[in-house]
Amino acid sequence: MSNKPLQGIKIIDFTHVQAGPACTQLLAWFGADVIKVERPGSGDVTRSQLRDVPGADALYFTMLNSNKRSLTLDTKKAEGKAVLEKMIKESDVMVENFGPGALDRMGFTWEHIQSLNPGMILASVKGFSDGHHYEDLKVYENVAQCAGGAASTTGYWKGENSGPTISSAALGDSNTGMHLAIGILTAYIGRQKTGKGQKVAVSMQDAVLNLCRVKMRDQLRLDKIGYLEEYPQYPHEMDAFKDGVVPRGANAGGGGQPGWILKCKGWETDPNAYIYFTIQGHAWGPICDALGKPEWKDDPAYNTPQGRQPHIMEIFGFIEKFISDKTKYEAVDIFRKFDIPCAPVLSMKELLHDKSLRASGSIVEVPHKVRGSYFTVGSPIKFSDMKPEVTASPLLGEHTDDVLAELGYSADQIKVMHDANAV
Ligand code: CAO
Repeated sequence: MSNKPLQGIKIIDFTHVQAGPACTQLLAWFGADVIKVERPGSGDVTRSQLRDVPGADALYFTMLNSNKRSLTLDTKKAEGKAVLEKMIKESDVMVENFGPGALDRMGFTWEHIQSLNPGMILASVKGFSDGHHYEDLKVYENVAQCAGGAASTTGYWKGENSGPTISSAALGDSNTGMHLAIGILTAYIGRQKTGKGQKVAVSMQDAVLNLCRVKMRDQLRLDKIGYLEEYPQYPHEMDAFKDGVVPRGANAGGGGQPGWILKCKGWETDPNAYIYFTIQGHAWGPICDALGKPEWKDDPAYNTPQGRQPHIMEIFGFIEKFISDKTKYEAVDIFRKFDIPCAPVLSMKELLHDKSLRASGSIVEVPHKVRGSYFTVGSPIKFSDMKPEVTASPLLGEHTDDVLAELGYSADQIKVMHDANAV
């Protein structure tokens, strides 16, 4: 077996911004030949967005397009359409995340694609699913977080900054791309059995909702019993449940084990001097030992989740006092000895320089022809027989002539295409 399992799979990467590129980058890491098709002259808009090095591709682009090749092609021109048709005939997968209807307007309807290659897998990201009453809307990250239930359930329920809140994690973009990658591989395995391709679609709303599954669980519980016992509002602020809608729970743990973000030494000046602490039911004994409170082990006001919940914030307050003279690292070093699920709140700077992340390939440095080199987030998926190697993102049109030659075009034909600005 090749040490890159997706070697041999040819992917037309007709994607831009983040949702689509995150999907195809993942497949490229694992060995697929991903050819990014970009508009001549400008390419993916992220090449020039938020630039930190004048004249060089922005990190926004380089961090989402590693291990790919770039072909410039004007698919609205006849010559460009002909090239794309040839590519469709010879590829396994086409991935796109254009606005609703853009691919059809270009002339590449699903019917046309199937007629060119019945084995083709067409994978799409849209904001909303086909037939949805919002299917015509264009969607970016935060729009999806609002439409998929993340924003209404994130943030504080009261106070000056309360209100629906956006997560900085790309729940709408990269998350949708990851779902799409699973769909593509599933369709590919399906094709090995049937010989037939199929259309795979993931809407950003659905992908966000899928990650908000436990919040839907809470809505169903709320409908049935009228309150949510693990939310910080219970039992002191029962009004929070009065309208029958899942309230925002701030930093509360989302499952059966309550948790909270606790201040550590230095929080007054360091915005990230905090840990997350979880009270796992069966770990109550070790928690009492760690805190030097053995008397809590047998106290009914403390030794069951029901006993603790009415004064859970006081318990967290006690733990906060206990760690007030300890850094977040020292606090975690104490609690880890007692098997307590916890971690320091890590800043992007700390993560970038984290030795373990560097050693595991989760943060990698990649040489780049124009930038010199750049750091990026490597594959979060680890294999025993393969270490995904991250290579530079392509320059705009870097592989145009190579790809056209591989498709069988002669040097003269390629020159004609250049002269017509079709590539
Ligand atoms: N040659 C010629 N034309 C090209 C081309 C090429 N190589 N590549 C793209 N185009 C054209 C498209 O055909 C489309 O033309 P028409 O609108 O005339 O049919 C045009 O470029 C613009 O496409 P778009 O609607 O996708 O682009 P936009 O910048 O207006 O919208 C976005 C961007 C992201 C809002 C939209 O693409 C979208 O909603 N995508 C689906 C959801 C999604 O993936 N969003 C996440 C993006 S990551 O945050």
